[in-house]
Amino acid sequence: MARQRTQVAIVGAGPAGLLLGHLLHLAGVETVILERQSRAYVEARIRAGVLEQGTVDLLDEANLGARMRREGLPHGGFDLAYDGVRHRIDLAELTGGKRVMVYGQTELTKDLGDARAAAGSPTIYEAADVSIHGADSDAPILRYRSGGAEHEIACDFIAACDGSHGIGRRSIPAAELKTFERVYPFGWLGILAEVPPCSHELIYARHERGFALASMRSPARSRYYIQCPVDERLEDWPDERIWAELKLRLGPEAAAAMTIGPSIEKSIAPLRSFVAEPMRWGRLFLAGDAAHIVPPTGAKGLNLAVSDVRLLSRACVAFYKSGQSAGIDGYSQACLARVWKAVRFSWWMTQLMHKFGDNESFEARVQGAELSYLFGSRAASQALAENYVGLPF
Ligand code: RFL
Ligand code: PHB
Repeated sequence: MARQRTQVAIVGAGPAGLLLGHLLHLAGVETVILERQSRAYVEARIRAGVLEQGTVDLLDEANLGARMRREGLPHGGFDLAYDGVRHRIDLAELTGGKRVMVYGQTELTKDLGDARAAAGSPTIYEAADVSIHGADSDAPILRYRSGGAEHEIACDFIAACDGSHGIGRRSIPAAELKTFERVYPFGWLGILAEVPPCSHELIYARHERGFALASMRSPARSRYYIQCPVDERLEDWPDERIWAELKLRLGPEAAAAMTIGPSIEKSIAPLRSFVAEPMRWGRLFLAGDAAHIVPPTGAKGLNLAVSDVRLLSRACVAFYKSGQSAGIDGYSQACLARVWKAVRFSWWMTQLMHKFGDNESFEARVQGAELSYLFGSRAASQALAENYVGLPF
């Protein structure tokens, strides 16, 4: 068996794992990343699109912001559509100048992968059967298979950045973890197309036929979503049916401005909220989707992964530089305080914008009242805007 040693071993080369590796590298802490998939596969996954102000600032500070600044689209607002009315939430005005950045997760993951390759830090792609041993001891170990051989990495800490289906969380004894979950009775059908967006800002629509979202990746590439039953079959949604549904749900103004074209990606994602507590067990830390999932309605998932690894990198750096373990001991509690606020916001925005059964129900009327309140109240709009641009890191 080939043996190796590092300071922090990271499982998962998604945005959480790669950013953690980069922040630790900047502070002179050694890492090895183990990733189950190939680099090409990881970089092709179409997911998040909206970065909070705090995420953008952190990427800038870590010298990762150059391409995002050139190609990303800063947005100072978005529209809510309901009952034939489009109402702009002026993020910048309501939050004292804060904005979000529309920059695809695929692009960010490429930037992070390039930075890691340039730093010469090791990432083992296509690592099979990764397993965690001795996380509750002072000498944790990771084992994996690569190129037909068994390997072992001894380390000081393990960061499980391996997403919601990874092995990190499952390596913690069930009796040590509390989990909280809400499953929503629908999914999002997403479509990516090489056509200009129908609006220069995002539109979130609550329509009697269900939720729709108009988003984008660039001035030439659109990303749209519609609420659909979670067991829907993609074969039942040819492109024409999706475009027709989007036009209805987003309303006549968006429909008139919509350019349609062939989809280059189409997928259905289920919606759920999930939190595992605590986010640390001995020398094993959970970060990003490995610890928590939010429905995409508030655009928070990737941003939470970023705020987790910011705290985790600081905790590890303090440990190595000055032997202080306060950051490590306080990691879980500090993360969870922010995580639960984003979980609450994502749940709230999901409740507000989706069709839950009958449009003539008590709940639907309350939903209508809340949207109408939001459209008319600066205080309500400000609470939405403050959460959307991101609570303090
Ligand atoms: P990831 O990106 O899932 O990366 C985990 C990595 O771990 C690897 N892995 C393993 N490696 C080794 N051994 C194992 N046993 C392993 N098991 C797994 C995986 O291959 C993978 O490479 O988690 P990470 O880094 O925590 O990042 C989280 C984000 O990806 C996620 O929160 C966002 O994509 C969520 N999300 C959004 N977030 C936002 O902030 N803004 C958005 O606008 C937004 N939109 C979205 C979204 C997620 C969506 N889907 C598909 C769920 C829109 C959608 C449709
Ligand atoms: C996206 O562009 O993929 C996107 C934007 C906003 C969201 C979710 C996803 O709330």
